[in-house]
Amino acid sequence: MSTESTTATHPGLETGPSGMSTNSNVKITLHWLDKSRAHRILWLLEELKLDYELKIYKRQKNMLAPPELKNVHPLGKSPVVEIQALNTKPLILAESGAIIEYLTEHFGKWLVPKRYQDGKESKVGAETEEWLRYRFFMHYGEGSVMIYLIVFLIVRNIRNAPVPFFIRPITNGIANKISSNFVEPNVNTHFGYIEKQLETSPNGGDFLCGKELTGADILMIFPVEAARLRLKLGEEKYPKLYAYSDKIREREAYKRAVKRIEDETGEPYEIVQN
Ligand SMILES: N[C@@H](CCC(=O)N[C@@H](CS)C(=O)NCC(=O)O)C(=O)O
Repeated sequence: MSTESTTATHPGLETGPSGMSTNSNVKITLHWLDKSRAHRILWLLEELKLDYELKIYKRQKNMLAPPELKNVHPLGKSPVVEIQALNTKPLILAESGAIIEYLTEHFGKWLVPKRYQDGKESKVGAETEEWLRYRFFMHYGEGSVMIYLIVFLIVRNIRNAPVPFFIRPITNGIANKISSNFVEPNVNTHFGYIEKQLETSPNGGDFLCGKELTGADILMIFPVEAARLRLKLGEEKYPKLYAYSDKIREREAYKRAVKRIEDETGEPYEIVQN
């Protein structure tokens, strides 16, 4: 398997990018579902300047993935990445966080912060703030924040359900209760927390773990963008979060990812169903 070439040291990071990563001996295929978390991996592959193939899947009317995705991985979800290196069995990787970790380990170590403070390798409590944040956000995105976005969607579906008019007050009542007792308070808590984390980013950085982009930003982009578009969070309340998302949208790799998908699908890109 070919590896990335990294030389320069970024503050708080193991190594920095030096020119192009190459993966000429490794074939990478991203199984990409529209309006899905696969957006993260598409962006990551562009940040890493890897060559990759895209297999495009369209959601069914009920918004589930098409059954063919189960032929790739038994869960039938996206993202899934297939890695075929020379003389090895193909790997099928599922779960965004695990995919990000695998790809950064092999092709983009600069996207993982340096773990220990100098001279304190492997000492308990000597981890850098950048790395502690990195590990936290790599779990937090799927483990905590996404739950509220999914429940928000369920509530919206209950509100829009085609029920007889005399049942509607009941379904709306249920939707309102879940929204006011569960979704709204948690959205305020979690996005308020993310806003604060951006405000206190190490060394005055603009990213979640400091001055440099990390895999954690790539993991977190999906809940951040989905919340911005779907929940209409509001820039006045979350100025740091909007500035963060704007800055990411302006990255060359991010724009390349959007263009690649627009070229392949022939449709304007939407990260989530609005
Ligand atoms: N925790 C997984 C979630 C994967 C997942 O649920 N993906 C959604 C798209 S965002 C999906 O494939 N949905 C279609 C379906 O459930 O049939 C990850 O981060 O990769």
